[in-house]
Amino acid sequence: MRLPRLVLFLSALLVGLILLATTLLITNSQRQSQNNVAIGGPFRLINHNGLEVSDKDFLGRPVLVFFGYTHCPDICPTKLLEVSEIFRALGPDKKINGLFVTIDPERDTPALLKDYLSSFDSRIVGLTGSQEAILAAEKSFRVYARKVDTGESGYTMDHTALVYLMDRQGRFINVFNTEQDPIGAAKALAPYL
Ligand SMILES: [Cu+2]
Repeated sequence: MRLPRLVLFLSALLVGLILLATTLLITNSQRQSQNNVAIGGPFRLINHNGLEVSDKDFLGRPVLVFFGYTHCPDICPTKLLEVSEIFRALGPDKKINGLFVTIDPERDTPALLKDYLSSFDSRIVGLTGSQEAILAAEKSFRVYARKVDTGESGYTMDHTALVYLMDRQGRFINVFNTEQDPIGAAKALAPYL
């Protein structure tokens, strides 16, 4: 009568171990997918000086990437101002870039981007390109953008207003809060310089 009890105990132990192993495996894969969230990737776009650039041109420094458009009534100018103030708090000598990728390539020509961005920190680069290239960039950053007709041939854009911090190797680190105090934000960016 002792043997069945031992078998029962060993089976229970085995089940327990399998459960533990499964839990550890699931937790681990969740942690991995959190670290390797597929945000960002290769792109080939046109900068505000009309030159073709790629993601490779921004390696070796941290980059804040955000999407918007020059006709944006409030969110984009606010983000650009916040990023400019953070860059100013970091200091003029710091190697860092902001990438303002237009979601409205139809209207945002390099010349218009250049003119618009002249009011902000010079380390913010405007990017535009073909509709296809912009759509590909939106997709790789998981950005939502949609045209909203306002009548009389006008339109605005609904869009994701997140700012993505990419490290010197071009890897996504996190969504960066630009609404915080610029000095605090600059401190948070310093380890990535
Ligand atoms: Cu906007």
